[in-house]
Amino acid sequence: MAGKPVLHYFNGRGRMESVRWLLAAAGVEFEEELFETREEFEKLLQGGTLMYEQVPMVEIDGMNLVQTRAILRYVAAKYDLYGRNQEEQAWIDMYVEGLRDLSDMIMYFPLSLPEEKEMNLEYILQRATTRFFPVYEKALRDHGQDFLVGNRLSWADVQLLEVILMAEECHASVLSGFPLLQDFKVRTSQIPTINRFLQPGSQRKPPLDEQSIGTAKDIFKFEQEQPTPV
Ligand SMILES: N[C@@H](CCC(=O)N[C@@H](CS)C(=O)NCC(=O)O)C(=O)O
Repeated sequence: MAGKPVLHYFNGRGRMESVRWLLAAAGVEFEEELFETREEFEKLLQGGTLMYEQVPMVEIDGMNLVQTRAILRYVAAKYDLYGRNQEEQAWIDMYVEGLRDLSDMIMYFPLSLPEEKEMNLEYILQRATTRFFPVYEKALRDHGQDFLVGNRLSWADVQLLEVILMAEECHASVLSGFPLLQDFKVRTSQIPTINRFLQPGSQRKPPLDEQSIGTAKDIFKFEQEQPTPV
């Protein structure tokens, strides 16, 4: 039997968190090699397993998988969370990519300059409630099913729940105008694999605090960084 996947990343959410979510939702146990310092990251770099000298990296099925989207797609396909045919995959991709745009904005938010924090938060909430959440609310309303694609759990649903919870951390009532997303959140949070991941003590990581932002900056040597607004 193949061993557990091993996730290599720093001890925080960042780009790896969606991989943790997807593996957890699929019911796959995984191990983590979490580095806390630049020196530990450099040791990994010297090992030669990082194709682009970047993490996330996941050891799985004899491969050292890098590039977040490639990792997620592989995991989704392997664990039957990537639709039944190319049409369903295209829908899943469209939902997931929109969610990625929104989650990138939220992920970078803690790096905002102090004087831009309020403006950036307003922008994120405006985009969430006028561009992105209406799409998923409408999808659920139009087909009347419990899940976004194919009437069964897919990568798109897992990503949607992750991003809903991220957005609620920014503003608790962000879902107030989206009754079907509220139901979706309750329903999908009760799926046993997901519910376990949501419990304290799981491998889910907390939001970045000032200290972990400092650690990430030291490890990856970045300063202020913002994605292109969408
Ligand atoms: N497109 C890549 C970007 C990966 C990336 O930027 N990783 C950062 C950490 S979150 C990193 O390793 N930075 C170190 C570097 O670029 O030298 C992905 O999605 O995996």
